[in-house]
Amino acid sequence: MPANLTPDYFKAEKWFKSAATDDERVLALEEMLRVIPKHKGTDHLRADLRKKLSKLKASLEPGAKKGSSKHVDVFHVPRSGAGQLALIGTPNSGKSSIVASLTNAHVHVADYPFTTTVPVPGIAKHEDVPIEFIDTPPITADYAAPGQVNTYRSADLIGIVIDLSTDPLEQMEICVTYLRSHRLMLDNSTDANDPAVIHLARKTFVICTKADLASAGTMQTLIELTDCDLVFIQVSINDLQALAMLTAKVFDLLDIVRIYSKKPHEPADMTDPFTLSAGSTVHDLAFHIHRELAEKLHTARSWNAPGIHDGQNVRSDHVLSDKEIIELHFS
Ligand SMILES: Nc1nc2c(ncn2[C@@H]2O[C@H](COP(=O)(O)OP(=O)(O)OP(=O)(O)O)[C@@H](O)[C@H]2O)c(=O)[nH]1
Ligand SMILES: [Mg+2]
Repeated sequence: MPANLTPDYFKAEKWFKSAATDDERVLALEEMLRVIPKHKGTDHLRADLRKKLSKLKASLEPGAKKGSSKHVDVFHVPRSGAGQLALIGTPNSGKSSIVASLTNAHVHVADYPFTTTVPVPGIAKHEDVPIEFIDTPPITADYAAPGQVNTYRSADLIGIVIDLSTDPLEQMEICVTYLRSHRLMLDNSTDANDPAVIHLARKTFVICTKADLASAGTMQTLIELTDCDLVFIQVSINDLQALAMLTAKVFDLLDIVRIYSKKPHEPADMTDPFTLSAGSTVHDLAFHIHRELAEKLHTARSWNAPGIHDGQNVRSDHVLSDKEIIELHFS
């Protein structure tokens, strides 16, 4: 029986063949298995792919190699908060200063390069939403720590930190070259239909810092000289208003909504919202709270949403908006 493989499958296979690391090969194999037509003609191929995948995964397990000691990946930062932003920048660009100013993390700030050697996470807040910022070691044109790509790969968002007071264009080129070479950067030049892009690329924006030391208009010149269609934001470490705008921009770029839950006959809990990706529905909210709740969901009532009367019944496919209050009813 013919396999009748689809263009999506061939795309994923092409990605597998061009993958640079075993982690990326795992992702590509998973994608091949996801898109492969499922019928008798592909039975053997699917079995082969599954075998290849489990072998590869086993080889990536900590301590997989004989005699090797347990390996902890310091570049993998566990997720916390409603979203994760990883910073990238050349030495001394001001990455640690941003994390020190916006979070409670203990990071080292110093007037010499290569101060930071491992990623350090900290939680910043946009209003009542906790967002994880990750300080990282610097990269240069010739060097980045070997595992650093993992920090970016698992983040939701990448922030390129540019020191506006020294060679901003050169810093920008170093960071963009690194991100593009690892297929990490989502911008107008990336093909959103490419499975490698879908799995590897992260929304990227630019944080121009040390604005207090640079001449006015430096960021604008940088925007005009660079070929990337990215959001740029200007800050300086002593400008609290600009730093608050940075956290607000990160919240925007994460594209999430916060939902306050309410029990029947009780006021809503306005202190600790659930956060879901924009476009999520009432059903997704119930599922997020607990898989079984989604199955038992009967109706819901909504407050504080555009086009809805406060207390109106909404269906499970109702799309949630930021700051909406939802009361779930189960059967
Ligand atoms: N004037 C001014 N100085 C800043 C600003 N941001 C950072 N600095 C200074 O720049 C120097 C480097 O800052 P860091 O935050 O350590 O830079 P980094 O990017 O973490 O450096 P590495 O860890 O080596 O990559 C320190 O002396 C900071 O005080 C700013 O907005 N304005
Ligand atoms: Mg640092």
